[in-house]
Amino acid sequence: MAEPVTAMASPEANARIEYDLQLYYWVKLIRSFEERVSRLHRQNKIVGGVYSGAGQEAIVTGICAPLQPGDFVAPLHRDMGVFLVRGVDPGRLMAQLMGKETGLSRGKDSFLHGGDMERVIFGSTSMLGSSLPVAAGAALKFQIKKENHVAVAFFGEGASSRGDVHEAMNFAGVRKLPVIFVCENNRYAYSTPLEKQMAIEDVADRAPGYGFKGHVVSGNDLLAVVQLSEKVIKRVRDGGGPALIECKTYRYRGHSEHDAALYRDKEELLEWQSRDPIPRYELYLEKKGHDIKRIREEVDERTRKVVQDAVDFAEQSALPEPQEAMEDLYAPTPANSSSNGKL
Ligand SMILES: Cc1ncc(C[n+]2csc(CCOP(=O)(O)OP(=O)(O)O)c2C)c(N)n1
Repeated sequence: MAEPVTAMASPEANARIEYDLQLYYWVKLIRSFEERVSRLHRQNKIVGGVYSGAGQEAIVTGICAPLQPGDFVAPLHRDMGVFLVRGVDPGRLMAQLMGKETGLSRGKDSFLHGGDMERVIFGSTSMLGSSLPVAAGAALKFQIKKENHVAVAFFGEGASSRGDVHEAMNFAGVRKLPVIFVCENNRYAYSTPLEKQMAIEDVADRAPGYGFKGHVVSGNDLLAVVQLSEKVIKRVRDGGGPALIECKTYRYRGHSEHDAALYRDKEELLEWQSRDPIPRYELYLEKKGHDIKRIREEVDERTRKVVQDAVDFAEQSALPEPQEAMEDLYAPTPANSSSNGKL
């Protein structure tokens, strides 16, 4: 049996224990936040589509946890968790989902295209795969300005069949850019199954063709994802050039809330649910000597409150005024600009 976790451990060991528990908090918060968003969508309280990442929480958590402030992240339409792990206030995120004035884009958009430049989160675009060249561009800026940052771009295996993805990876490989491409391979692109999407087994196999390394990891194993991402992010930050991480996973819900996913086999869903990332990580914590029953109760209580507070904040927030529709559309003109705002 594992030694019980004690407060007598070294400062490094204590920091690691805290980090392990923080990872657990994040996967639980993302699951509970997204479950609530799915319910709110059925109550017609959400603006636009909802693309749940339930089942894929370990990927966004494990990839984003080792990032530093100022690193660039381009999430996928399914990645509400990126916002939570990068420190976006859950209330503002919920307000964004409800199209409220207090949301990230002040009610001008749904979740889908919302970003947060304060935390260097680039809002996803409707064109699948098109944020990868943007991430490569951000990485080029880091390289030129000698800024010690990395860019991360999430994408699905469906998007991996798009030309933009090839161009971004090729350019990143040629310039040895500090960018990490993260494929969330959940086996379906809307209703298209993997075998009708690509002729090879692993998206990661494409990386050597661009001159860098591709890694495959179970996206349902939080510990494995975080251990790999820590290593890869460090190597990329230290100038080792780009990397591709492919996370094998499964989405529990339909492509979006309006999709009942009837194209999938019930047995397949059940098999993947038995590989759920949360109990798997709980087992790890338990083996490390944590009292998982107590921790689960505490974290459930905490996340329930955070999510409820977020819903209350968003519901009590106002919708934007019509005249605000024309605000914030362009970057402000610098006061000392010689063009004085004229083209
Ligand atoms: C270029 C392009 N083609 C098609 C679509 C319609 N579409 C939106 S999401 C989606 C499935 C995407 O699958 P994948 O990239 O694997 O990501 P997942 O949704 O599975 O997370 C499709 C086909 C789109 N938005 N953009």
